[in-house]
Amino acid sequence: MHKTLSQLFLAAGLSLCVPLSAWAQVQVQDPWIRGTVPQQKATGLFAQITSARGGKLVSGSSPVAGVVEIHEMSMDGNTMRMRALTNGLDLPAGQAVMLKPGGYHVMLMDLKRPLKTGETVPVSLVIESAGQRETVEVQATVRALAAGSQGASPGHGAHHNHQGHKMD
Ligand SMILES: [Cu+2]
Repeated sequence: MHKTLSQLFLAAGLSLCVPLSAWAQVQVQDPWIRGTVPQQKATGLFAQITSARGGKLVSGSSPVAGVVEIHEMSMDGNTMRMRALTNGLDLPAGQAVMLKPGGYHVMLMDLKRPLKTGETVPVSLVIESAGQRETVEVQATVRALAAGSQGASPGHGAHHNHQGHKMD
């Protein structure tokens, strides 16, 4: 855990505008973004977020996306549904919250360009804790569709994902 935090620190370029308290308070581990095909306008960011004091993930931003929202995906019968968590995603104190395919995710929408596997994308996540807002800068790695996320082949999975976003 400590190793990962210091790696993030280095990966984020030790941005001076990030208050050190944000790093002590919030850990974002293994941030990644699902890669996109050229026409695709939306994708998800996934990570494991731990807030030491407890708080909420309330918003985000990234230079590659026009709009960033916090979403939840869940099964409704046989249909995968997605909704925006307008009040944010709860981060219980000291508990790692998983953002993963088929569940919570940070939705990057109105993408300005395709995101290629292997590239690194900066994303700012805003976490509210005890009335204070802290911005955590993460460098997310773009990956191909996660193996086993929905039991689909990469091509079908990406297509499904795209349709899901359009439903929103
Ligand atoms: Cu979404």
